[in-house]
Amino acid sequence: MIDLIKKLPKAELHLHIEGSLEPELMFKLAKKNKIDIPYKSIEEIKKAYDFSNLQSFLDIYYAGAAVLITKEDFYDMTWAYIKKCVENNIIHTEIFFDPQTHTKRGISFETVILGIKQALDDAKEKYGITSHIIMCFLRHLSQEDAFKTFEEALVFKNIIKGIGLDSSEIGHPPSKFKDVFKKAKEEGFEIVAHAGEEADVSYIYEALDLLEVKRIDHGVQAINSKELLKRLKEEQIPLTVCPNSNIELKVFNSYKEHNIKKLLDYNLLVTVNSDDPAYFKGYLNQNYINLVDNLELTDEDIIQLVKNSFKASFISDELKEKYL
Ligand code: ES4
Ligand code: ZN
Repeated sequence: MIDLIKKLPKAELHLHIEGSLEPELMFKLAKKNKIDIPYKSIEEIKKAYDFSNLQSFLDIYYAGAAVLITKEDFYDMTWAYIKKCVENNIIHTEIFFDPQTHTKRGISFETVILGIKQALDDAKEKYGITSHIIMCFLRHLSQEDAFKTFEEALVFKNIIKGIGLDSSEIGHPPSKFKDVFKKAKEEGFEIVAHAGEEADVSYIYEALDLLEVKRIDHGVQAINSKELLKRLKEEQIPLTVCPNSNIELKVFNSYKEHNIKKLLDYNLLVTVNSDDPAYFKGYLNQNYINLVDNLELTDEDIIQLVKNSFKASFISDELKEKYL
């Protein structure tokens, strides 16, 4: 089964590029850019990755992102992830980036996006890996701040496929960003949002009804509403589930308690993704492997999950037919 996982070409739909920054590169960039980080060694960084919930992770994750200064830094981080795509047989990836994490520190929007984009262009050229960029608003910041970021993004409209919503979920429901997402939709962006990671199903309903999302990122809390499950199934709204992330952030106490098999058996369009692989102990294949090690997944389940990853992607219908 591990062979099957490794050999199937896969798509990844929920990956924060800042979450692919490995401790080794973080340490190297901190030195090069003379940025103070609260760790004396790579081992110390790794030791700090012990989380109790989403917020405890985010605090460390934003501090880590502070080592990224130049366009080359963003290129190097993205290129390192592309190498992991090759190792994991990921042939299409849709990556999130959080511009506000960087613009708040005085790094220009352009530096961030052009560094990422150059690596993705090289990935297509060198390995044939296709990709899309999804820009996320940080939900712990204001809608006004999101609007400012949105205006900056419009200059790069041709290289941004979608707009998403991430960061601290509880207390920052989708409704807070209703107006900016309406504008994003009018401009033709694909819309997604993190919802139902830690917060209750009302956040998923708001993402669907107020933001009109095409996919729900995480969405595992949907299990708590029969009515919502029925709707997600009927409308075949994709859930981009991130097993390792859910375990590391204590959304579930163990892999055995993860609900992805239940969601799959209920015929929801669920996908497997790595979220922040440098922080959550492994890239995409490792997420699949942890699932088969702990849940009664069949070969057919794995094939279905991989098919779903293409079905739920934003690639053209033509390409989808080729991949499916
Ligand atoms: C995130 Cl796991 C998760 N949830 C919400 N926002 C995020 N940003 C990066 N990883
Ligand atoms: Zn995420």
